[in-house]
Amino acid sequence: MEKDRIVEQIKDIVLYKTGKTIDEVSPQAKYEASSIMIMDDIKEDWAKTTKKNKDRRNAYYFSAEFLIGRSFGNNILNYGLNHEAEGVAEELGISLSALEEMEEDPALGNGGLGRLAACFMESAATENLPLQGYGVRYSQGLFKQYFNQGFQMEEGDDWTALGDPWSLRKQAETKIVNFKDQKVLAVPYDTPVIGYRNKNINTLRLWQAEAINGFDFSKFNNSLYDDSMSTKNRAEDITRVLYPNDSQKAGKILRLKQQYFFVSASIQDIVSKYKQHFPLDIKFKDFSKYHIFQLNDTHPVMAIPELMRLLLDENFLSWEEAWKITKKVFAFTNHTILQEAMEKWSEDIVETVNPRCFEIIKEIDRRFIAELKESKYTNEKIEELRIVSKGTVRMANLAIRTSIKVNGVAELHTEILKKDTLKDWYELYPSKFLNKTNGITPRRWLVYSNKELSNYITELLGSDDWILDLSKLKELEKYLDDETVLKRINEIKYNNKVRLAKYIKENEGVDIDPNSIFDIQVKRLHEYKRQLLNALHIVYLYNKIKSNPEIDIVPRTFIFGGKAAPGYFRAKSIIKFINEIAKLVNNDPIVSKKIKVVFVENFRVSYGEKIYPAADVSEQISTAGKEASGTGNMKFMLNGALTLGTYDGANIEIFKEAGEDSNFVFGATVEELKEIESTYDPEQLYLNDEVIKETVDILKSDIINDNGSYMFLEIYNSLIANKNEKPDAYFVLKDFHSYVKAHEKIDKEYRDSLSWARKSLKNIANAGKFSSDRTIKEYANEIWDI
Ligand code: F55
Repeated sequence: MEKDRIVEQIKDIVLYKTGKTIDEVSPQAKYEASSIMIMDDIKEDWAKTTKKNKDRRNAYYFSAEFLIGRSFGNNILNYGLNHEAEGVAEELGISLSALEEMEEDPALGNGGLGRLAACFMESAATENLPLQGYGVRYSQGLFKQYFNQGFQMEEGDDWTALGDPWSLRKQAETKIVNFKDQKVLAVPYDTPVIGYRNKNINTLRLWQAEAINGFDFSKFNNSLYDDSMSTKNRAEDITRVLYPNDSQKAGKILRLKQQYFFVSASIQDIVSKYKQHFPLDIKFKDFSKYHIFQLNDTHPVMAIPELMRLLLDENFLSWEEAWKITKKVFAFTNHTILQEAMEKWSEDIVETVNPRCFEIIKEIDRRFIAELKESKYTNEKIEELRIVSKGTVRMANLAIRTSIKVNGVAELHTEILKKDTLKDWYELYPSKFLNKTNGITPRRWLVYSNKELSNYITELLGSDDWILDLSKLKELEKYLDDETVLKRINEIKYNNKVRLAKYIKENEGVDIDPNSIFDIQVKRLHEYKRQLLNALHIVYLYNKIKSNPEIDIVPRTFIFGGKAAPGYFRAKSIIKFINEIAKLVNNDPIVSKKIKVVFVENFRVSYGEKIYPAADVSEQISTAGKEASGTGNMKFMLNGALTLGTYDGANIEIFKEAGEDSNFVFGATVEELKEIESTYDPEQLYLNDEVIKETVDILKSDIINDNGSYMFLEIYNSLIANKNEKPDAYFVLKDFHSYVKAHEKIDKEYRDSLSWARKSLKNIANAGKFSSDRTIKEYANEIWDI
């Protein structure tokens, strides 16, 4: 029997690894052995896939972040071991969920951008597309978050402390990366990306920096111990830690070194494999037939000069020959229009990282300018388009100049790029621009994390082939008026809420009621995402209940999760503010009967897997025009939450697919904001509006306490009385009443539970578009030609 075979194999691994029998070892050891068993099981399929892809054109996803989350449960599902899993775990003397909880989340990404890369890898494997991932194996992932008196605290994330069963160190394929001031080893670690039930297994290759001569014994023997360690440390520093900024460029030399490190190793790897495979093509004439590199934002853009460098200096091509190839093999995805996130490196930093690449960038720029002058471009326009200007290297410009295609990540976002942010580029290269609306993998975000709903969908549709073709969910619409189905939808949601409530009780120590509306906002903290608007609405409700304790509202639980970049003071202030509101609300004997607030600690992929299935309301409330796409919005939708959202990013496409009447749309549009931008005066709004004034004034009151940090006064000033920057730059007060109204509508509509379930089902049925299978096939067909 399959089960017995697996159990025996795991016991064998336990004995080999620990010298003990299964009943003597820790849950951690059982988890590790079970993972190794899976790695062993898949090895032939993995090798076969690698071999098959060798002869084909491949796409390479270059990304500084792959936020893959836990592998164990997902690999069991995708490899088709899930029917045995419970039984196997039982034989090992542990529950499957306890085994799963042994795994640390590899948090090798900040948020949406990194998670998108992970979803794409999974979808490509599932769609049999030859897509390889290339990135960085950070020793420390994104910091772990906890709260002390409501303040965010950070601690290191040593995610491999107990080992990493999901990667193989490929020592023999080590590369050397040259910086101006040091040389280091790049050691690859390969992780399998298992397609769903198709035996197709792609590879995610992450590079780790190590010293060339690990340890200088002569110095050590001379008792220069510190000295002997320093070369080693300086090398390892390069991949020591993921920069925790998700919307702010770091501007640090080490950050550019990380970027150059992984793209140099990756390009070397790919070029050397090409030469092995086609030893006769010394001019690389067919290189562009076999390779296409997708640049995930500007972080990997140094791959461009690096490929040029390898072709020119190490393979002796002429500039023209090298450039012709380079111009064919890159494509670029933009993920933001926020100016502060656009990577610009000062010339001296680029020069210090790699002088030759800097020279090449300048030459690319020089030739580009000459071309533009030839085409009678004005100096003003040329200045906009330049790659090197005013002492800085603009990475986006380098990417767009070189790439065959440039894409935004949602329809609105791409339109804004074309009409606004990258206007001049669009004029120059209109055919380069296209949209690729983001997606999420339904395996992790529904089949794995919401088994009950997933099984029910299969039951209703009479087959599980929707898992590989999410557009099939549309057939669920035939049940929109089926009371039995609607009741079952509500029951499943309720069960997921009970599960989450239990988890929150255990982990946050807060009691929440599964009969209340679960209204959830989980995402990185940022002013443009407007967690503050959500918080102020809670204050508004608090005041309302205080002045009328008998008020008839449906009990609501407001759940928050997300990390603030450690250096982003105002984002941290907003966390503290929400935690203070939570304390105030939850400790009030009357108010807490109607509303509860909880900010969960350390939101991460594995927390998301428990949260998305339990949401009634999905908060997607960014200032119109600011959220490129959003992907959490899709996870909520697929799990049957109704979206409370602005006309922003992919929300617009969600409303279009599922209908506005199945969701709650509010707030000013991009056009409306553009209109009022120059005259917007939040102080007048505040002074003339009793409700807004009373709500915002809590920031200056002693009802809540910022422990002398002045954080709350600073938030207040940011809205009303900002001296240095535009007050209320994200239009929180502008959208406040519209938001309150939308919430009132939620309160009203939730009372009709069948009608709510109908809307929930409408959302599920129309979530098909947001499968990353759809997205990745579009990349494959319209950009990569694989
Ligand atoms: C990380 C590092 C830097 Cl230096 C800059 C940005 C980031 C980052 O994490 N960005 C990010 O997550 N962007 C998000 O990308 C998602 C996927 O496309 C979008 O859905 C989301 O709107 C966008 O903010």
